[in-house]
Amino acid sequence: MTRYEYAKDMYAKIGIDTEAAIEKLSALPISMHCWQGDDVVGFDSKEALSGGIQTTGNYPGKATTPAELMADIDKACSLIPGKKKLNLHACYAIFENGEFADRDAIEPKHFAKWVEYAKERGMGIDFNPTFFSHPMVKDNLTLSSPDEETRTFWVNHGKACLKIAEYFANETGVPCVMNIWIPDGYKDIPADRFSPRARFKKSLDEILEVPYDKTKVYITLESKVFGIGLESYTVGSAEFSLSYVNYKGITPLMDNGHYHPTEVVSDKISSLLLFNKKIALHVTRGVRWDSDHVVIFDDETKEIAKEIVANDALDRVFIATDYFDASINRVAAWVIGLRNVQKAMLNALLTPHAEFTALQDSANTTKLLALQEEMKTYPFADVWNEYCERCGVPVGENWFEEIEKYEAEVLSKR
Ligand code: RNT
Ligand code: ZN
Repeated sequence: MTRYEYAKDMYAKIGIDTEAAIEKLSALPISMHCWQGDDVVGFDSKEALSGGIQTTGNYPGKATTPAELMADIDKACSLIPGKKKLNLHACYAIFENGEFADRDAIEPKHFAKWVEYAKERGMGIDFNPTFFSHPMVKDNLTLSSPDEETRTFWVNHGKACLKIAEYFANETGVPCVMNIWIPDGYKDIPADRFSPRARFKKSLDEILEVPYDKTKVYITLESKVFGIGLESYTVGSAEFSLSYVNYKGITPLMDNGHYHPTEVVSDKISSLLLFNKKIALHVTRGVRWDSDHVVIFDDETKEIAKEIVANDALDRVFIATDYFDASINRVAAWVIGLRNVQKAMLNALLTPHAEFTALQDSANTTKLLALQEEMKTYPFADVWNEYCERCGVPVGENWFEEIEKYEAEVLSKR
């Protein structure tokens, strides 16, 4: 008997079909953020990263060209099991032959290379307008700016991106999630909290005037509580964002780094599932603040996965990663984080949710706690290893040798 067969039997005894779990996980797309590969720099400007987000560290070998970034994504994907979708930011536009278009004027053709890349790999593409790291961010404001020229520039950026999102969906045949996040806010106590939010609302309304096919493009709105240098007030707060989503029938996006430190996104998922057809997540790891550390296989990541699986919402939740660590090998950072998201999902798929719910409903919370804890020492790793093997990616820590090789042969020569 192999270790997997033994594990399969053990799970079967508690009513869990490991084969069904593996099958479900294989079909679940995880949207892989391209920006881990180059510290959220992109290709369209030499501006420093702004918007109250920060990468720290200067590990050698970061991608500085589209070819390098694509090669790094390929390397990472070869070590990550499961289905991947590519998550691009507008600042990753690829300009050729000396041409250039500013953010308010980008067109689908500036992403043709990415489409070609994704098609060759059978991947869908998600998209994000880039409302930061640009000279038109005035006084830390974009869509909420009181300066009409600034606000209009960014509205035009949003409109341009919506067309590109639809182009991605049409080209790849996979719906595109277009996520709007603006950094706008104030470092210190604002005199007027209302007007910036009113202008943000107006700007979003204007962007959404662009006709688009709602079966092909899902527009999500990501909220945030604060940013670095924007500590006192964030225009796109949770209340603003949820209310706006509700008012326009778009999709909410929760980033688990974007709440007060004792709040957890795992507890918010059920509420949003009740009132939205679809929801979207940015899976990250905040250490004391929205630090965007690499996702690990920790309790909250597992709990987020549990909420998706236990609520039968695998087809209602758009799962994307969003973190950026410049202090370690960036390809490894992708692999660690994405493998951990996959692990958390598998762990949730190997949990007897219906039985646990019955215990809750019959108020047998003693047994519930006992069994929840016993599940933690079930032979999860044997199913995980089997899954990796079937996906054709290295089992266990064996993937790290590939990273060492890639670092020696490719990254260190950049
Ligand atoms: C920032 C948000 C946002 C960005 C990316 C780069 O706090 O999480 O999603 O991380 O758009
Ligand atoms: Zn995010």
